[in-house]
Amino acid sequence: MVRTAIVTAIFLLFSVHSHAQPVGDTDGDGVSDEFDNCTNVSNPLRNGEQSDRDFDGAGDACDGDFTQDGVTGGEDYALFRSCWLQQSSQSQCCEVADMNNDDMVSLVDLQLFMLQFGAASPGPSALPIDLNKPSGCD
Ligand SMILES: [Ca+2]
Ligand SMILES: [Ca+2]
Ligand SMILES: [Ca+2]
Ligand SMILES: [Ca+2]
Repeated sequence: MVRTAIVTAIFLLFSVHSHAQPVGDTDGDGVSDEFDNCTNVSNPLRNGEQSDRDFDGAGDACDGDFTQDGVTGGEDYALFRSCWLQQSSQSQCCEVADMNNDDMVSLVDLQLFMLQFGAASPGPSALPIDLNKPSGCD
């Protein structure tokens, strides 16, 4: 009980502190830049976390590199097309192509993908990006 009270007190102190010093949230999605796995794309928390289905550190919303080779390019586009208007749950590859996580690879995903197209790295993300994680597409 005492420990719980102390933890609560520390938590409250921390909350007050973070309100006193606003933390940057460039994309306004409610996740501060220092933790945001897509600092420039709005990808709010769902079920307490930001989706990153290939676990490489870049959130789905800013990760058009489905092949994990570091660039968002022609191969990724070919995979994207193969998933076009498919339910993302049908394959692991189409899950990463569903960049806004609505279980369908459609126009919103294309817009997010085009923002990434040509980029030399997924992100930017506050987390370290690890391209050695298999995506299910590579
Ligand atoms: Ca974000
Ligand atoms: Ca990712
Ligand atoms: Ca790629
Ligand atoms: Ca989608």
